[in-house]
Amino acid sequence: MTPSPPGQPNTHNPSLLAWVGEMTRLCKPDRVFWCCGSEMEKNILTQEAVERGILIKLNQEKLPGCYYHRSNPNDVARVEACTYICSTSEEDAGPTNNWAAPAEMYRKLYGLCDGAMKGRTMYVVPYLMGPANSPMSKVGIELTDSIYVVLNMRIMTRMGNVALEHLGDSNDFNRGLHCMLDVNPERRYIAHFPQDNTIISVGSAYGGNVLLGKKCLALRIGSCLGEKEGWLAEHMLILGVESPAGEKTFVAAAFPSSCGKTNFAMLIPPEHFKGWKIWTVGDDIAWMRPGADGRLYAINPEAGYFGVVPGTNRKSNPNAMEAMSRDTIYTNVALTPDGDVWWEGKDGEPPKEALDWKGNPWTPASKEKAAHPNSRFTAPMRNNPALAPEADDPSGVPISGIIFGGRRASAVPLVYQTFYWIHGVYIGATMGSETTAAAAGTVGQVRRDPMAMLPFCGYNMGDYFTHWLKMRKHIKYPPKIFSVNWFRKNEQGNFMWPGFGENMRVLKWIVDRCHGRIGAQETPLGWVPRAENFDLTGMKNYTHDMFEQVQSIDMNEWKKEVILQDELFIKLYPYLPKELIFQRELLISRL
Ligand code: GTP
Ligand code: SPV
Ligand code: MN
Repeated sequence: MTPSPPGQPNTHNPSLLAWVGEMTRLCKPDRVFWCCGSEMEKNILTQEAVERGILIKLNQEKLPGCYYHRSNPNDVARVEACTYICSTSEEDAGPTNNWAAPAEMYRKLYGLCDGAMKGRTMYVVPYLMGPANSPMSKVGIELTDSIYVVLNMRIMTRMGNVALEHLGDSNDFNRGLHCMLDVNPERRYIAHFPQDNTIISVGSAYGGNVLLGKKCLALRIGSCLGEKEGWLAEHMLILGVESPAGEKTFVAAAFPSSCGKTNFAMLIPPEHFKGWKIWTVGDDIAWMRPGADGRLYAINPEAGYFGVVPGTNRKSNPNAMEAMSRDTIYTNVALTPDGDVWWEGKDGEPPKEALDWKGNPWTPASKEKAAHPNSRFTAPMRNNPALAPEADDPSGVPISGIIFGGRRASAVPLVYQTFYWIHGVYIGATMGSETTAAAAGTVGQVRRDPMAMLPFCGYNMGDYFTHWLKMRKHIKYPPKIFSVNWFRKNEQGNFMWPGFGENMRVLKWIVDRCHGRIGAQETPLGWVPRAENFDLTGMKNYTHDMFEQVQSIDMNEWKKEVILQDELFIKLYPYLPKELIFQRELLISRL
C-alpha cells in the first residue's frame, strides 16, 4: 500500500472505519487525524504542541529531543474511585471493583462526549501491544483529543501503521475513546466494558487514566481476555539475569505502583558481581502464556517506560537516567531557567531557582516539593542500555521465577521462596502494601493488594485467583514463586536493606533456587537462604547480623498479619477458591 498523506487513514478495515465514523458523529471534532507513526508526523505534532503551550521544548543541548509538560494540578495520578468495570453483571466485576450497568454508563459517557470535540481535532491512534508478528500481541485504537496522549502513546506502544498492518481487516481490536472535556474531577470516568472490548475515559489527561494501552487495555481488559483465552495479564516487570558463563534466566516480578518495578528491571549489579548482567524485557506489564515446551512464556506488551522520576539518579538507576536523556517527555517535574529539569533526589545540587511542577517560582528554601511525587518520564525502551534483545521476540521469554513484593515497613522478610504453586498463589493473593502517590488518595496506608493487581484486575478477584490456580495444569514446568520486601524498616525508621543494585544478591539466590542448585532452610513462611548461600561480599558495613534481622520472622507479627488478610478474604468470601482458605489454615498451623 502506498502511504497516504499525513492524517489520512492507511486502512480499508470496514469495522474500524465504521466505528471511527460513528465516534466522529458523536464527538463532532473539526478535524480527524489518523496517526501513522512516522518521524514527520511526530515533528508536526510536537511543533503544534509547543505552539499551543502543551509542551515546552527543553534545552536541546542537554536533553536532545526532550519536552516538558505540566498536567492540571487536579489531575496528577490514577483515580481508582473514578475507575469502573462495566461488565454485564455486577458479580463479574466483583467486590473489589467499582461497577456500573453498561447501558447506563454508555448513556452517561456518550452524553458527556456528545459534541465534546467541537473546535478540536480527534486523533485516531492505532497501536499494537506486544511485538509485531507475535500471536500474543493485541491491537487497540485510541481516539483522543489530546496531542499529549498521542505523543506519549507513540513512545509507550508500537504506534501507527504497524498496528493497522497487524489488524488487517479483522474486527478484533480494542475500542478506546478518550475525551479530555474540561479536565474536571467531577466529570472524570475511566470505564471498561470487557464484553465489548471497549474503554471510555473522560475528564482526565494524565497517565494510566488516558494512555489506554497501559493499565486499561493491557491489564483490566487484558486480564479478562486472559481468563477467557488461557493466559495471564499481570502488573509485572520482566528481566533476564545473565551469568558470567552466559546462562540467561528470566523472572517476572509483581510490585504495586511505585514500589520498585522500574528500578528492579534496570538493576546494575554491584562491583562484586563481575560478569553478571541484568537485561530489561519490561518494567510494568507482563502477558504470560504456556508455551509448547511446557514452560510459561512472557512478553512485554509495551515499547516504552512511564516511570516515576523522583528518587531517580545516577546511583539508584543509571539505566533510567540514560533512557530519559533523550527523546523523552517529562511530566510534572520542575523546570530550571536554562531549560533543564529538576526533581527531588536528582544528582547534584538543587538549582538556585526553578519553576515547580505547578509553574510557581521555587527555591531550595521552599516548603513545597519542586516535582510532584508522581511526576513521570516517558522514554522509549530503545533508550535503555540494558534493553534485552528478546524484548522484540514474538515468542517471548521463558519465565523461571515469579516474585511478589510489597512495600512493608514490618513483618515481611527480605526474601523467601514459597513451597509450591498453590502456596505461591496464596502469598501473591494476600500481599499487603503501603499506598503510594501513583494513585490519588492517602499515602502510606497498608492495604491488601493481591498480586499488585487490586486497581487493575478487570473481573472478579476471586475468579482471578481461581484462574491462577487453574493455570498450573497447563504449565508442565511452573516457575518457582518468591516473596521479597525491599522496604522493611528498623525501630529507628531506617531501611534494613540498602536495595537498588544490592537487590542483585537476592536475585542471585532466586536464580540459584530456580535452577535447584542450592539448598535452603524451611521456616513457617517458606524456604529462606542459608547464610552460606547468601552473598554479602563487598557490602560495606553490612553484617550477617543485619541480614538475619531483615530476614527475621516474628510469630506474633505474623499472627496479626494473618488477621489483616481477613479484610480481603471476607470481602471475597463467596468467590474465594477453597485452596486459599486451606493455605491460610496451613500457615496458621505452621505459625
Ligand atoms: P509504577 O510505575 O508506579 O508501577 O512504579 P514502579 O513499581 O516501577 O516503581 P519504581 O521502580 O519507579 O520505584 C518507585 C519508588 O520506589 C522510587 O521512589 C524508588 O526510589 C523506590 N525504590 C525502588 N527500588 C527500591 C529499593 O530497592 N529500595 C528502596 N528503599 N526504595 C526503592
Ligand atoms: C502505576 O500506577 O502502576 C503506573 C503509572 O505504572 S500509571 O500509568 O499512571 O498507571
Ligand atoms: Mn505500574
